[in-house]
Amino acid sequence: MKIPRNTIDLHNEKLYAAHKRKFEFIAAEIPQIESIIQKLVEFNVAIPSWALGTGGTRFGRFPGGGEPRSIEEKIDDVGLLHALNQSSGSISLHIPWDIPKDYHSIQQHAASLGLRFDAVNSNTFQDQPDQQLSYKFGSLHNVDKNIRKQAIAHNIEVINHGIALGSKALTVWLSDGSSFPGQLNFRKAFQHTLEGLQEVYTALPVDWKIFIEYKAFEPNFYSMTVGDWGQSLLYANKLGPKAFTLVDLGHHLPNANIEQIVALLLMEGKLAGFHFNDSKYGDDDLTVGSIKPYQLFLIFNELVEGMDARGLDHAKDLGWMIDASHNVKDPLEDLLQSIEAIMIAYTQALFIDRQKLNTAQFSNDVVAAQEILQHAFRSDLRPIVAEARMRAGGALDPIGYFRENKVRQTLINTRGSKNIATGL
Ligand SMILES: [Mn+2]
Repeated sequence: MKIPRNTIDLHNEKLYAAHKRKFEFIAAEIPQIESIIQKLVEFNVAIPSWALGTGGTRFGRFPGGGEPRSIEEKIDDVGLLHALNQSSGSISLHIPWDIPKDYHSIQQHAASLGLRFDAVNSNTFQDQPDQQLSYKFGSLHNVDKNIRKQAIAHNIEVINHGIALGSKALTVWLSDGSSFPGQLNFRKAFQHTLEGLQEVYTALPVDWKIFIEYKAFEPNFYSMTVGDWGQSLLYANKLGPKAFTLVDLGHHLPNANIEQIVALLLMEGKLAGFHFNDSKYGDDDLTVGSIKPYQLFLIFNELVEGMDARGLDHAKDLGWMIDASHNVKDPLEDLLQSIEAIMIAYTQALFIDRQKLNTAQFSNDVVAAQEILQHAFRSDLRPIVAEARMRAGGALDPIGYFRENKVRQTLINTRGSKNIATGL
């Protein structure tokens, strides 16, 4: 299904008077309001192809109905999100869960919905039915050269799918590690992984990047071969200028200072971008901003400060993507919530008075520094996000639209109530 433009206009007309009051109230105290709105209009977050169905648990999946049955329907779903919020203009495919067959028609279909293809993701953390050798004991770090070769070949195959679709980056997340002391020679595991990544790196087109994602634990519980940002940065530095470290918010040990990690990676020119989600305990893959919105804001504070210090284009120079998956919410409503949380945190970070903050930091005025940050965090900037969305052609209240217009029921009517989308 496609959302008719005039239904969004009707929805906005109903809400406009109340919105206008709230927007004008907050806009009056922000001299740089137009520049903030412009940045919000340009900012987009990629939707992963595996987040469009229910999932995110190893214990069972409970489909809610109307899940996409094909890659085309997944693109349709991202098109729905983008029509409503104008901030979900790209899709990140996971290979082999979503292998395109007819590249041309897939690309045209995406373009007709205003979408492009973001980073492609490889998968060497599962065995596929037609696969010759098993990744039970790891992929790129494996002691068996033939298994390493198979994993390298898979990553190169994923690059080739991406080239055909117009992607510009490969994301590599390795589940490789060990679950028991003594299982692994750490140094050899690192060397094998580096050699494998070097071969993959050589296969990258000139204008491509490789994102190396790290994770502290799970599925391995004693060591992970790319376990933290230090290890990822080691690989990225050894590989070369096209290699970057990807930060997934859920891939840290509890209480890690992610905003500091981000600041230093940006300083080194090695931050690839983000996999956004939220968590209370580990890699919970919860809705962005649902548990720790202040942390999300502090991360965006460092992102904006660091990107501006390096003269980066906020919208284009880093990769922004959601990586989450749930059982208990409508996946599309959940993604709308996640994007909204990201846009709010970004707006709050743009709203921070940088000059005042610099002065406070320079004079060791700790109280003032906290006041400046918390003033931004505690101000209700949601009307600014809504204004930017409306100006870009989206809905003032995307979830409200989704419910009033019974979008999920329409999807169930055409797709059925029992299908389960490929993914986690
Ligand atoms: Mn991730």
